[in-house]
Amino acid sequence: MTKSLKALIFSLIFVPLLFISYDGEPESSKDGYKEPITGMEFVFVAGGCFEMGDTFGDGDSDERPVHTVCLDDFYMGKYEVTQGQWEILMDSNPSYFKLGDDYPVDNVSWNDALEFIKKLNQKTGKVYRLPTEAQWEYAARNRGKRDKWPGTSSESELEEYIWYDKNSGERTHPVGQKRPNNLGLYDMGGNVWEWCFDWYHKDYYSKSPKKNPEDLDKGLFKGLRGGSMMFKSHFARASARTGFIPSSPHNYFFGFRLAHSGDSFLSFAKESKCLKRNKSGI
Ligand SMILES: [Ca+2]
Ligand SMILES: [Ca+2]
Repeated sequence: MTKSLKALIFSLIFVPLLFISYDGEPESSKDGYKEPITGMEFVFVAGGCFEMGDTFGDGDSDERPVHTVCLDDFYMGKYEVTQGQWEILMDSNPSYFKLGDDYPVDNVSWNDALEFIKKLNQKTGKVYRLPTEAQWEYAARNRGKRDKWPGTSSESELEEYIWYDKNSGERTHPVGQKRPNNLGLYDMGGNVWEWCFDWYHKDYYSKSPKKNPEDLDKGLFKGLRGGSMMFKSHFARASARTGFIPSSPHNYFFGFRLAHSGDSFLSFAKESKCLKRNKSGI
């Protein structure tokens, strides 16, 4: 092979690669990423369509009718937000079970969670938010598969995946000790209930839109998912829903995890690159 041919092959293969790495997204990948200020980890969840609700026929009326929902790509917190992560941003720890940095923050209202998110978004310039109920359920069911609980459909295996009334000793546990579901998400069932972004209405599924639903119709309650260490397996099912007053007196069952859409992250990555270029005069 002549030198000029080698040079041509080199330039055809490597120059585009250099260009891609220069212009790519610095912190995101299809595998997920770590938020640098808090150390929060996120898992990429490819969008798709699924049957949302009581697909096993033994749920509650607020899980019916089962209906088709389609979601865009998003990122989901790998773990419940921990007490250590809360303290980094808020300089406080509201938890009832103050047992260590790796325990989920508990005793937070929906409004408290919003304050945390506002601070995180201010510091990072990104758009973190609570997951919608549809995002939560789709992720809990491993991209909408027919899993009854996050990780398994077999009640006999539940103790491997979930801290609930049977095995918790009536307290929370450090995040990530049980087996994750097949997407790599931990404690979606049990440990602490997780606030969702939506308002909670029992009859929402009878009028939910198909594409990226989120209940914006102001009501009394905000959605909660996944059950907790004090509740029975019925409440840890992937389709189980409940709601609570967003400004309620705090409750040691309640915590949350964060999500954000791939789009908002990617557009931010592009914007921040433009800013850097402008600052350096490029
Ligand atoms: Ca949980
Ligand atoms: Ca319910």
